[in-house]
Amino acid sequence: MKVMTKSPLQIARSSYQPKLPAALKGNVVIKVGAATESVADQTEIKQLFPNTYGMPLLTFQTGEKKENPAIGVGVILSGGQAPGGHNVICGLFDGLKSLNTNSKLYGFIGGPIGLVEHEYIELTKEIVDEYRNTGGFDIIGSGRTKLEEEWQYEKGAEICKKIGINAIVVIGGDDSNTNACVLAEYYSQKNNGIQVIGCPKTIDGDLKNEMIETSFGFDTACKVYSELIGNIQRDANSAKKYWHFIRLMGRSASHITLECALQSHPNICIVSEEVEAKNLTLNDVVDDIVKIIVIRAGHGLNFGTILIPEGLIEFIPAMKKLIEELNDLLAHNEDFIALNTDEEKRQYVKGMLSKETSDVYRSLPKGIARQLTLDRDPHGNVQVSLIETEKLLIEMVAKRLAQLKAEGKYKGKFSAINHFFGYEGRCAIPSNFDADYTYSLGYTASVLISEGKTGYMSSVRNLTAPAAEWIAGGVPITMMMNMEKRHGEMKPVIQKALVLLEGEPFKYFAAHRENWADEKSSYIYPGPIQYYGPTEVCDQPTRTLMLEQGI
Ligand code: FBP
Repeated sequence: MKVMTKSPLQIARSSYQPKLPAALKGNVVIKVGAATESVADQTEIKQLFPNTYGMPLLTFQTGEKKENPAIGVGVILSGGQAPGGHNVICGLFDGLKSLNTNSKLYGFIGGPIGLVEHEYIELTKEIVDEYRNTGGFDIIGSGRTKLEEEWQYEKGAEICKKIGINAIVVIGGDDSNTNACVLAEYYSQKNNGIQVIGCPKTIDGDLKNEMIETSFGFDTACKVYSELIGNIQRDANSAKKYWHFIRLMGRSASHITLECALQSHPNICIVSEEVEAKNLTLNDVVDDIVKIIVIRAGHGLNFGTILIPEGLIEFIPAMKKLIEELNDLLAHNEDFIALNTDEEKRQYVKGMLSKETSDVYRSLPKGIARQLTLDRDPHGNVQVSLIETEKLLIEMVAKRLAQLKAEGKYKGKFSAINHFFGYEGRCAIPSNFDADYTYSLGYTASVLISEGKTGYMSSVRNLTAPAAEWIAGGVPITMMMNMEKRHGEMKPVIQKALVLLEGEPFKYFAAHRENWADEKSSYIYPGPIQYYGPTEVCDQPTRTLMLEQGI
């Protein structure tokens, strides 16, 4: 038998031609829209970004052919992997070549650090073709280095000058695009001719606004997790003996968890933003779960599914306060770093926190408390993917049920299994939606560059319509910014989009969750992503996007 080096699906996907908006198929002209302002803190943001603040919105239309000079472009993949990253690069490559076949694309290796350390490769047709419609970021790798110091910007400019790079494309989430904006402003101030363009990436779905309807990767990742949740629900409904506590990735916002709930109808789904709005404590969250477990047990149903957002812990007001204090306390804290044992660290932290937060810290199981003091990522965020909230909840729920049993108020059986879905979806083969969307974003970036723009993010909108009707253009990154506390200091950052409790996706969920919790099984089994077949099976965007757009 012939040795297999690629799966049949890999082979088939390599020849899939992503769909483009009609405006990008021919010669493109730019329609300049209204001037913009930042979503908040306008005075501070304007002061920090004098060259890139207030720029107009841009949309593309078909127009006259024109000559485009050959240019050099460098691309960076930044932050966590998200399905479709390779297709952004493919779209960028094809777009640049369609404008001038002599243009060159370089990839910086390992994320933003590649720009600073001058690690790069030229991305040729042979290389790019190998990665068409594939998942992962392995074409050039990714990283989370934060670009925030002048010497880093200067090192970047040095390599751009040396190999003839006119523009840098940063493919990343809110923090990485904040980096991109700062870099764009710095290069504009220096007037060194290097443009910077961002692309909205993150499975978390929290980089979105009026002009960025969704970040890429959210669609595929949610479909992968929903398939797994559906499979678990079939198992739960067959074996009828386990409660499955499923934590889902999404550092902060609960978009992934909510979307998976909309796709699979679990018995319980926690939405962090609601927990915060209702000012719930951890015990309140546990009581809400227990209530449903007891009701189902009363109907002889000692099984079910619970979706838990990764970021939950940061949205419980008392925990949020604790994390904020820990962030300030641990930022650049040499004394803490010098301590050797977990116990020493625990004692140190307990002694430094305010009375109120110290009590919360002490009330947590030691393992969870320790997880809260682990290293922050380079952007100052707690690494919530390392905090095992699902296990914490199982422990607390089991304790509460045991109490109720002792009081004669619960007669069921409680056996729980924990799951964490995150890495299973981050590098999946992009769905048709993500394959098309990312290719269009990359292609859009090539046009923004050829038009001399900087400090813009690629924007492709009208995403619930067929791809030909998508609207491509650019949105100034400063428009998305506000001031937030990071590492103990106020910094300009892109505002995260959290789940809106008055938004249609949450409202739909809230209107149906009681039925999903109840005895009649409402489970939905989404099955695996389909790449070939009828469009209503293969090309559907997320439920979130459809509900947001009134479909
Ligand atoms: P980005 O915001 O960089 O896209 O990353 C998203 C994410 O997948 C989160 O959902 C998760 O908390 C985090 O990355 C985990 O990152 P890492 O694997 O680097 O710890």
